[in-house]
Amino acid sequence: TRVKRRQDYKPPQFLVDQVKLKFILDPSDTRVLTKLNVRFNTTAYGACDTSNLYLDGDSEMIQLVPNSLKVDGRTLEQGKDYQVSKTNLIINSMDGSGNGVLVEFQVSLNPSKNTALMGLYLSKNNFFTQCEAEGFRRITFFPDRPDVMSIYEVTLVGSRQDYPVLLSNGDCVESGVCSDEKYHYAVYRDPFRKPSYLFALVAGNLVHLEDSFVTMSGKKVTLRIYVQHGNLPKATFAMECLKQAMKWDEEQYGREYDLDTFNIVAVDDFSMGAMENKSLNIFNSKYVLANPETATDSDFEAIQAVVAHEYFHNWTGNRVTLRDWFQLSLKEGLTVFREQEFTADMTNRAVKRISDVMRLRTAQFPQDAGPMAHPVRPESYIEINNFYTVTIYEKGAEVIRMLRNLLGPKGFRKGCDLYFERYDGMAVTCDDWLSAHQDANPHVDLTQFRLWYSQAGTPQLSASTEYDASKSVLYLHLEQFIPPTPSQLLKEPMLIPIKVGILDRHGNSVLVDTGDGNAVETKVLDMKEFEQTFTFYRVPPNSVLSMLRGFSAPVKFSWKHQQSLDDLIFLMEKDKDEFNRWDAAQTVTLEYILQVANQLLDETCTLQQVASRVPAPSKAVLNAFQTILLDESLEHRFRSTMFVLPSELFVAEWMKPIYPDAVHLARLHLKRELASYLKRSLWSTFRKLEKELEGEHRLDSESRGKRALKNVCLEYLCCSQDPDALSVALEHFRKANNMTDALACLNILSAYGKEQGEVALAEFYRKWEHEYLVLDKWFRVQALVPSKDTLHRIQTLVESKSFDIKNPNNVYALIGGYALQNPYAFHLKDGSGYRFIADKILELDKINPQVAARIASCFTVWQKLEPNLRSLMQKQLERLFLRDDLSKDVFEVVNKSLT
Ligand code: HT7
Ligand code: ZN
Repeated sequence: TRVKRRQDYKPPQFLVDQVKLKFILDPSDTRVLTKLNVRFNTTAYGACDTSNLYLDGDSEMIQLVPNSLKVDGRTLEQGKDYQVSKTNLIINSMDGSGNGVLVEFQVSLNPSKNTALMGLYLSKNNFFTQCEAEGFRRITFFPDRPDVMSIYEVTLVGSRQDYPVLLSNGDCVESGVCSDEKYHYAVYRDPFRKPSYLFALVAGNLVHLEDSFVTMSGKKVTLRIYVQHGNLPKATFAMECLKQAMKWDEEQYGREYDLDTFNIVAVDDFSMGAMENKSLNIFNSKYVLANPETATDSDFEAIQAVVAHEYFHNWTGNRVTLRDWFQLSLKEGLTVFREQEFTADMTNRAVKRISDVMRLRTAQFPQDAGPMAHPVRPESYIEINNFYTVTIYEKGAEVIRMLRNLLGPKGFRKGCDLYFERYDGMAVTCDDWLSAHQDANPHVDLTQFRLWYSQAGTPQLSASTEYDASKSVLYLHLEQFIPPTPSQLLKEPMLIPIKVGILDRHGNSVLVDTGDGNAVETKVLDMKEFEQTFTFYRVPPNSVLSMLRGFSAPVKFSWKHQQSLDDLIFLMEKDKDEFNRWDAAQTVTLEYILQVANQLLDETCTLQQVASRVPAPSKAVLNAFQTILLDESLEHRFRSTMFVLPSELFVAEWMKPIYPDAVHLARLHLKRELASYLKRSLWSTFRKLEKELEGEHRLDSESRGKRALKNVCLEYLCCSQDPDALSVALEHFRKANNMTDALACLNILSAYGKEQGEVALAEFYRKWEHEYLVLDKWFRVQALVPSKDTLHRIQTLVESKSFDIKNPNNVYALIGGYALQNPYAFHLKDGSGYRFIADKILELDKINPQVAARIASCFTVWQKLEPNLRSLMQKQLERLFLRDDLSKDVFEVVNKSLT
């Protein structure tokens, strides 16, 4: 299998100025008439006599119609003038002078057989496309790379009855009924040059919601959201989000929308979240459709984030695009950062930051420490679809965040303005992005900062302090270590921006004075060396440092000599930085869970036995949680977040080797201890909030926060399987008038209540059997049941009539939920969980390799597991490796995992 390398980049030999496509749509035999205005790239290669033209094309998906290939009107002969291979159409001896040549041909394809959902496919009898990253070559032959940018004109022809809606990128310039009146057509022209990955079409029987937005220069844009019949009322929230995002991008970045229409189309069968095709965004329906009965508060928040993300791509990705796929983070990291800031502005900044960091720590840190670790700008790949990762997206966003911290908001905005001005309409690189910022901010040297793009691995930052009481000076000694990662053994020191604050013993801020004449409450220290000491002046005795405020860099931070529990509790209660209050609580609980887990290791014991064997959590810690629970001055949402204990996946990151059962028991033990100590306060808070939330359901952020805290209380109350609490949960489940409460109760009941769980699951199914997106929640709840019997449940569910293995949402909810998010149920001592998942990966690989590879990533942890589990997982990886029919996608994950 061929590895693609960043250093092998060469500009395209031929450019395509104009693309004309005519689709004659048919579920099993769609015809694509293709006309390309091609010209030799003399700018890059100079002129020559002739050169062969290579067009990408997946011959398993598309067939060239015999005798249809013409160059400048002359019909070419196969074998003599051109060849078709599995992956290319090669046309010999094309004009190399740089003059335009017209290449015409026709291909036929069968969308009904396209289960990979890449290229042109069917979902519920409607046509959709997905072209990023390399799906366009499954539609027609083309130089399918992002640095070939063209003007597209697209004609769609289809049955009027079956496909009343015909959409493509840009504006509809003509439409009408064909001579055979059963058919109609529409012609779309997109005035912006774009790479093939941004091409899209949709044809189907859909309805739409319409609204408009007036841009800052006074242009009226028509906004439409297309959905299946019956779903229109569920699209109103997404429409509001779209308008918020359009306004925010104008205010924050000066970026205006550039066409007359902006369309969003929802589809149930989609491999990822959504796709930013120029003016025709296609969305996984779960990121569009919502009402309070069917969607949770988290679903609403996710919709807000994804709608904004895709909209923001219009500038960061579409107007300025990528030179090659190694630069993927140039658009994704930046767009995630923009989306994070937008969401922070629309909701609660601290809570948003906490949830982003949770994701980074539970998903990205393990990736950075595993066999699939790669830099934010990867050096090589086998299958680009495997690189839509938390490293490219979330770590990429952290890199942008650090850059903004380094330049300050004004300097960053100047850099962005220059970037858009200089590179509009071009396909560029991460280096171009940095050079725009460097040129806009000549006083800052970004040379060392570039390492964030090239070095993989999470830097480990350790600290110690020394205090000179006679001078009131505090010395902070810092060391950084960047662990070796695949093919990168030695690392250079990174530029790590560390935001620090100082608190005196009463919790008052002490100005951070590093002797530069600028004493402030929070200061950013630029750590540049492997070892570095910072000096703080005028520090009162017994002051406490608040490190990495707001998580100013994506590093693993620790104190050389463990921080005292007193200091941590102090920070939890007093830090001015809410993120660090949460982080102190995470450290306190993480340390306790690890201590218990390390005591249990391989022992099989009940929770009662655990409680009798390990030291109880300190009263001071329990009291600190009590104080937070009852502190009415804190927002509900923040209080609820404080009670989310570090996840099992995150705790496992700190255990060597990992004993998943011990982690699970230790975490649950702490939860029960907290629950028992706080029982009265949990009940009173629960009852109070229940009362306050009575009446009509409200979606505002205050009510959402109240629901979150109320449901956290209920979860703690139920985690010891207290029958009274469980019956309250069942009652609450039955009378819930919104999905947030119903689902929270369903999760609680299925995790902690045996019969009540089964009853609630059955009732939920009966009620929502016909709501596809709600049924997905029902699958996920069951996938997440923390029980050794969960495997049997999953095995039954995958065979049920409601589960469709061809639908990625179903797969991610049930199979992904189990293999990637439920370690206690997945890591079975006889290896049956691993065997089942390996079987499913093989089945899925024939259907949708991209989804199969994502599920296969559950095996990348094997080398970190305790010996028995390690060898059982290795066996399944080897079993997969021995297959000679694996897709590139799964092969890459398996191969890297084993090396
Ligand atoms: N840019 C989009 C990527 C995407 C995708 C990639 C591979 C296969 C299917 C896909 N669907 C969407 C998503 C985003 O906005 O980041
Ligand atoms: Zn994106």
